[in-house]
This record gives sequence, C-alpha cells and structure tokens, in this order.
Amino acid sequence: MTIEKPVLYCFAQSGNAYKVALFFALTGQDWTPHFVDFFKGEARSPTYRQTVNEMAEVPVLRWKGQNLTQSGAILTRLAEETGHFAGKTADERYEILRWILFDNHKFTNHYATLRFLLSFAKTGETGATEFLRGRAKAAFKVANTHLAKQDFFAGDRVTIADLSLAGYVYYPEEIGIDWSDYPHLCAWRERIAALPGWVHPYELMPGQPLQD
Ligand SMILES: N[C@@H](CCC(=O)N[C@@H](CS)C(=O)NCC(=O)O)C(=O)O
Repeated sequence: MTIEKPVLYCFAQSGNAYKVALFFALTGQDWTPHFVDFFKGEARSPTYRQTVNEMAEVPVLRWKGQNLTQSGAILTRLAEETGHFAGKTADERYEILRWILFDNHKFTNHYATLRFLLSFAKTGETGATEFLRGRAKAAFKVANTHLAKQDFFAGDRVTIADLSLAGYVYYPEEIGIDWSDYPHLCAWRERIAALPGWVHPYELMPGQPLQD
C-alpha cells in the first residue's frame, strides 16, 4: 500500500529520526527530509515548540495534516497503516511494544545521551558519562542475551521493534563501549544492515558533516 508522501523533521546525527527514516528506506516509501538545525537550538525555539512539536524534540513526521511525534508512536502508526514490519497477532504486538518501550527507556536513552555528551557536547569523562555508560552496557547485555535466542527482537522476522532498537547502532562515534562484548547484538546489527534498501544514517538524512 502506498501512503501519502510524508515529511520527516530530522538531522543526520539523530538516531531517533533514523528509526523512522529507516522504515521508509526499507519499505521503499518516498519521503522528504526536513532538516532541523538541532545543534543551533532550533528544536527548542518557541516557533518549533508552537508550530512543530510541543515536546521540543526530533523526529516529527508531518503526514496527513498531522505532526506525529515520538519515534515509537510514529513507527506504530506507520506499521498499522501500511502493514510493513507490523505485529500480526496480539502476542506479537505486545512483544513489539515491550521492546520499543525498553528501547526508549533503557537502550537508546542511555546510549544516545552518552554519545551526545562525549561526541557533541564534548564534556569529557564525568560522573554523568560514567553512569550513562554503565546503564547503556546493562541495556546492551539484556538485548544481547535476548538475541542469543532469536534473530530479531520480536521473533523470527524484522518488526518495528528492530527499527527502534537500530536507531543508534550504526553511528561510528567512539564512546567507550566495546561492541565485541555483545556478539549477538553485533550479528543482529549486521542482519538489519543486510536488508534490501538499508542505508547508513549519515547517508539517509541531511546534516553530516556538522557545520560550525
Ligand atoms: N523518545 C523520543 C526521543 C526523541 C529525542 O530525544 N530526540 C532528540 C534528538 S535525537 C531531541 O530532540 N532531544 C531534545 C532534548 O532532549 O532536549 C523519540 O523516540 O522520538
């Protein structure tokens, strides 16, 4: 099913936006990126809050006259409306939601914040980065253990749960987590990257390299 051409408010360094952009890349859906100058504070501006997203965040998907926000909610909506990467049974939909919530609360959250502090805010090592790394590693361990039992997060095929968890796993910035400690997570990351249509986030969305 073809859907009306959506506009994704995004920037290349945003793994949360990548989750949605990846959905479009893998499904062959036509979409338009709208660059948000996040590092110059655009997402926190009064205009953005009033007219784009009251939560002052990226991504936003402008689609069918609505501004949809929260990557997990956007992915759920896209899956429901197109059938792509959707849960087919109540059990599967429950499993997908469970992993999207885990991703937002534990996996993406800690990893992305650690990356932001070290690679973009350039804080150097602090108590905060040490704490976040510990939390990110704990989430990696949970995900790695789960993927020892099955190829994808919600079972034996790709769903939007995988797209959510894949948001930040292709960025090259070094933030003090050794991926070789998580072999099942590495194998899953490669399985996703081998899917037809897969594109790296820095090629899929505008804004890389960062301008001063
Ligand atoms: N749970 C949200 C997280 C979105 C998010 O944190 N986006 C970042 C950019 S990647 C942001 O806009 N952060 C602004 C802030 O935290 O002030 C989602 O999945 O969409």
